[in-house]
Amino acid sequence: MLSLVDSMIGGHPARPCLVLSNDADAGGLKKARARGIPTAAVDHRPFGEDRAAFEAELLKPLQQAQPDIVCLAGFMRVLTGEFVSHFQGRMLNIHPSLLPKYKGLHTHARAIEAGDTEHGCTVHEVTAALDDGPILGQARVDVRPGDTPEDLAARVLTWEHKLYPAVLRRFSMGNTEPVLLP
Ligand code: NHR
Repeated sequence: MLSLVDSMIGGHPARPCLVLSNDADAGGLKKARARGIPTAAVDHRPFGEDRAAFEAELLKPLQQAQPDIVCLAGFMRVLTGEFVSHFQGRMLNIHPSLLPKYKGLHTHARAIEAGDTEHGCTVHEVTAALDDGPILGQARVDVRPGDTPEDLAARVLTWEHKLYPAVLRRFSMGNTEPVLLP
């Protein structure tokens, strides 16, 4: 999130208008406030299994802020098709695998378990189906012998911080051709 926020300066066509979390204690909210960016939080926990009720609250600060583009960054609640439809074609996510491989969770452990020699991250458009939308960019990293999931996650994360801003910049200019790094 911070890499995205801090990339939107100078001649960048976009500016951050809201940082929104499902955790009022998320460190990123404090960092966003320190940068003068409006923030909001909607705790999902009181809503239990009622995703629609949670999302109705989540939508309110977004409708206030009127973003052209919504970027998920470490957002861990599955969104319904109804919510996604409000931002269809203009909501992005970064996922820590070379999609279409390893949709879902625990991607680093799964890549190591499978004996993969390369791994990475993917920025994609968010659709109703999980980790499934059109691919907007990928960064590849080597898997090294003896890597733990934590080692690999840290190596992928350094590329997440480069890939996502590069994709957002290109996407903001209306270009959906995939960014390929390194
Ligand atoms: N929603 C839709 N409709 N489509 C996508 O592609 C989405 C999405 C919501 C989040 C991020 C994704 C990731 O990058 C994302 C993509 C969380 C889960 C999950 O199972 C799955 C994928 C992603 C994020 N969440 C559990 C849930 O019940 C909670 C897991 C937890 O809290 O640790 O929502 O990986």
